Amino acid sequence: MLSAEEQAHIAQVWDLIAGHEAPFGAELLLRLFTVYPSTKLYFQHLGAFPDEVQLLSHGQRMLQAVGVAVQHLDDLRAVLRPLADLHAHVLRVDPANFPLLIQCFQVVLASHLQGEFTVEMQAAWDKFLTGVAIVLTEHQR
Ligand code: ZNH
Repeated sequence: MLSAEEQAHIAQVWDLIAGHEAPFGAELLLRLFTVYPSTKLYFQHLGAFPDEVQLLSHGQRMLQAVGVAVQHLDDLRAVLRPLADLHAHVLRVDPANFPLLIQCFQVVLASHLQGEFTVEMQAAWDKFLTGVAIVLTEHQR
């Protein structure tokens, strides 16, 4: 459960991303694939070196889903259900990958917001993204 302050931090940061899902998502994926190359295993259909168009397109889809989650903080499980089924049963993404993505997500936020990315914002985003990851991986048993 997120407090009112945490929800406000999430909304405040999301306002900066909204409308720019594709470039933020592409940067996130580029960091993920570069810093944690094992994550590329799940994206082999994109080839050894995914190009900018592929990064933008998948990054946009991923961040749009995050945006939907931001609008439904009280209802993550219901709103992410189809994505949870996809990641668990179709894509079979190892849950160990989610903390790697969360790590990269926070670096993307920090590099854009710099000093404006307060410790409270980071804490709120870590909690929120961990909540999303729990929902996306909980069918995997
Ligand atoms: Zn994921 C897909 C989201 C994580 C891998 N994804 C996807 C999509 C989305 C997402 C929205 C699309 C769907 C459709 O199309 O229907 N993810 C997401 C989110 C997250 C994630 C929100 C967290 C936060 N993923 C992830 C991880 C991984 C992944 C961690 C690994 C590493 N995904 C993936 C894949 C796919 C996806 C592989 C498929 C792709 C294609 O199709 O191309």
